Amino acid sequence: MTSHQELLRRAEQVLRANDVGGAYTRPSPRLYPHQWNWDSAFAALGWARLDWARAAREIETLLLGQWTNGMVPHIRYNPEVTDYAPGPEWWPDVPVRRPGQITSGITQPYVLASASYRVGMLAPDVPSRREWWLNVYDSLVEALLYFPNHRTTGDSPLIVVVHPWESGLDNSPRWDFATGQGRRPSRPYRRVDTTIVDPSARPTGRDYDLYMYLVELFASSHYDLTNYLRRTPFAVHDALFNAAWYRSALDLNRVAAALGRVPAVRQAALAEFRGAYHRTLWDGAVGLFRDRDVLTGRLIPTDTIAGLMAIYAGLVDAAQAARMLARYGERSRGCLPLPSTLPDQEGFDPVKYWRGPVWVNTNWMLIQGLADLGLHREAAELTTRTVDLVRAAGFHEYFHAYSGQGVGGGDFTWSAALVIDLLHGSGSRLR
Ligand code: 2M8
Repeated sequence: MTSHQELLRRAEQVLRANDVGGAYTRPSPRLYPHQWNWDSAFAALGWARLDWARAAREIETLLLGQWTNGMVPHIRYNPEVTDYAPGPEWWPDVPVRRPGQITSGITQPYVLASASYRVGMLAPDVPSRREWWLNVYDSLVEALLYFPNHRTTGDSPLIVVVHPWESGLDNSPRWDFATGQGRRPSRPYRRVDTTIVDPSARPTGRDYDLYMYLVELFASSHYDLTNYLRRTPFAVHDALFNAAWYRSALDLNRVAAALGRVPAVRQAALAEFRGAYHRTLWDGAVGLFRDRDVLTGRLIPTDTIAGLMAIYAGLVDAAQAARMLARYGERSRGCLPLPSTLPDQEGFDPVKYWRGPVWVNTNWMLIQGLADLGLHREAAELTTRTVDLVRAAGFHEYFHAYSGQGVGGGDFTWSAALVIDLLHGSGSRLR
């Protein structure tokens, strides 16, 4: 059996092989050649254990793509790379702050501020930590506040996600209600992903028709939520996305306190957000949070790992977290922990991307939340099972929900980075 040392060595090899010029880490060599938002946040956590300055740089380069309104886009394109679709031609007139930056027009779960807090905590000494936090703090706050300022509707403080790609869990069966409407973009588009990875493990043609339709729609709405909401079939209060934002707000407040600044988000606003999250998304009958279709006002009746992310955010107490996790475990008996979609759900597929396979990043998020809540046994068990999965299969993008076989892209950055972090004991409190 591969020792921890050997696993760490291999994980480091993956990160170094995906390092593009010391500037950013591509998620996977061929499948994802550009810089992705939450991938870079996770990558930084691995780098922080190997080369702290490189971790800091990962976050700084991602922030180079920030927009004038504060949004950090989901992709910062590398102009030298052309074999990814959709390319920047699908995202016209992006309001980047720095001329020359090329980005997509949507964002991703905002784990970046939480990652920046942790990277800062791992700095070699207190002066370097402070100096680096001072460097990135304003950008991180602007990125955080982009959401309450530009991505809410009506009187809810919850954030509206406008594209399945924004959710990070692209083809989750939660989004089938929209895919099923048969929308298509006005122009032909190409796919590269299915020439690299077995198409049976990737989103379908129908999924992509919707993705590209929504790309066109959001771009032609000038990336403005109000314009977009008038015309779209897809706008959701996503349980994972909102949980990630909340945790980033808490973590940024910790940075603010360390820097002697006023909180990034005030207690009253956090309490209001917490209240709305519970009132809007909790489904007592299933004992999980669900996502809400903003257009109909109804909860989307599909149970996935997103429903557990209140644990990551500290939006539930230890007793509720333990109940939620136990129930998820019972409903996914026979699967490796924790499948991205529960196997009793319509649309579950053990091998297809976000419809069932196990992912390292979502497990990692839950491990952090469990540890923070003092659920150390649960955190330790999930850590062991996650590391063992990767040890047996390699640093794949995702893992077959029953067999654990590696699927999707190989040499996948966040699988390596987060295993490095877990092997350094990140499932125990870092405060
Ligand atoms: C996947 O999404 C991209 C689009 O952003 C794709 O399929 O091309 C998702 O797993 C997403 O969460 C991830 O950030 C990205 C890169 O790893 O790949």
